[in-house]
Amino acid sequence: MERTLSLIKPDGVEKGLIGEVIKRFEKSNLKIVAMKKLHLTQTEAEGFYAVHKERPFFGSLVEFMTSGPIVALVLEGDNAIKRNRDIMGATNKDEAEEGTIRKDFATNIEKNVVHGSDAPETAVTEICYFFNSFEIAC
Ligand code: IDP
Ligand code: MG
Repeated sequence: MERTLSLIKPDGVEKGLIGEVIKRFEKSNLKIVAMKKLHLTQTEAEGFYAVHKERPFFGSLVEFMTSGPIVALVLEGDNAIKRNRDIMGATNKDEAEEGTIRKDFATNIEKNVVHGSDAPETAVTEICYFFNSFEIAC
């Protein structure tokens, strides 16, 4: 069993895709063990994406991620990190596989509907960034 952090980004919430995204996770047998809707502050968004702070798109990414509410989820299942990434599709929708969330719903490389942890270490850090132990149902 593995856990991963998923975010439905402001564009996904704005487009009314919360239910659609959750349906895809549940259909794929990823169990939702925590979930909340929140609106990131600038400092919170900068902290979450700190690994990208030297990238040219960092400022725009932080502005986008603070532009509206998001939904944070913890997904659990066998190989959950990779399976979630497969359901999401590539960062750039033009490179994403057919039937993935990003291929179906992303606007562009930035406004790409969902975030998913990329490795076991980042999954733990990212889950703890959004949830404490009382908020995660086993
Ligand atoms: P990922 O979300 O697929 O893991 P990362 O490379 O970790 O992709 O980038 C984090 C987020 O930063 C992306 O999901 C996207 O919103 C944004 N981003 C990545 N590359 C670019 C870019 O070249 N231009 C604008 N935004 C980008
Ligand atoms: Mg990433």
